[in-house]
Amino acid sequence: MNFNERLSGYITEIEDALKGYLPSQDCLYGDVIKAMSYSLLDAGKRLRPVLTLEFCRVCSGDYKNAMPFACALEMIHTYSLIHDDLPCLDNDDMRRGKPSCHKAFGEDMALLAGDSLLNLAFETALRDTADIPGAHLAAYTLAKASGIGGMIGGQVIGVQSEGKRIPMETLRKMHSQKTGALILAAAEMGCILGGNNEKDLAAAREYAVNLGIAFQIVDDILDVVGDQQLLGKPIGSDAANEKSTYVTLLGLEKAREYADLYTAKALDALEYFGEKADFMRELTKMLLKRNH
Ligand code: GRG
Repeated sequence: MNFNERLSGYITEIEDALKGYLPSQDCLYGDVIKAMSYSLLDAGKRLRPVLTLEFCRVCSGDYKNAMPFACALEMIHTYSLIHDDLPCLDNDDMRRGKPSCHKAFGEDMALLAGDSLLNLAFETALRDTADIPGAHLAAYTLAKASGIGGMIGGQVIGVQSEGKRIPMETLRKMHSQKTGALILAAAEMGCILGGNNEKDLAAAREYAVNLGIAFQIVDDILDVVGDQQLLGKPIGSDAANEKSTYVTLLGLEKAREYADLYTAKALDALEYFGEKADFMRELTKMLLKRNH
């Protein structure tokens, strides 16, 4: 199977599983489940769940054991996007090529859909997984990464930094939490569920930290020079919200060099896994060249 076939195979399995984890809409609070489903089952890249499944496989585990955790992670990522688009945060009208959740369902339902996805994530990670080795540690890893010491803390630094020119050190810290923490957790959970070998974990962490930086730099570049149609959201949102980004601090050319540099560091970390990491190598290169 070539890279594209494996990637679309993973995405199909993830999306089928996500559908299965959503509760029925046939109830008095069906409106919020429609809003959850609208945002969860759309055109996301599914990067984080793919990383979890693939790290589990590379570490010699059965990737199917990692599916509830991979889906939980995608639910948390989706909740963060719904809340991030709200008028009190980024106030973005479009997401993944369609009206953002609050534009389609109203602010009240969007807020509640985000909250519900966060809780559904932990129901999913904990419901039928007690017999899977590493399940407890994987769920803890996810909780920590998405909480105040991880993604939410990064978001707080971001909110406090709006309208200011922040030093590179603060920008790095913000993104290592806001974007990096979930990417790191994706890799860590895969390794934990794949056998929890210390050396595997160390190499996976080195990979994920560098991938997270490269991913965010490309995200910042696309917000300036991307194609709105392909991105599925308007460009220039960072400038409109007066955000410091890798592009505003480094300039476009240097930002591109940094994206190459951190991608190279991520690829170096994969050397430890030998040819078992070939799929991840392709994925890493694809993310650097992505247009959305
Ligand atoms: C609790 C009110 C409240 C808000 C929380 C935590 C949070 C808001 C927002 C998280 C921060 C955030 C949106 C970070 C951006 C990370 C990022 C680069 C997202 C885009 O990821 P992709 O490109 O998206 O993987 P797709 O659409 O492909 O899944």
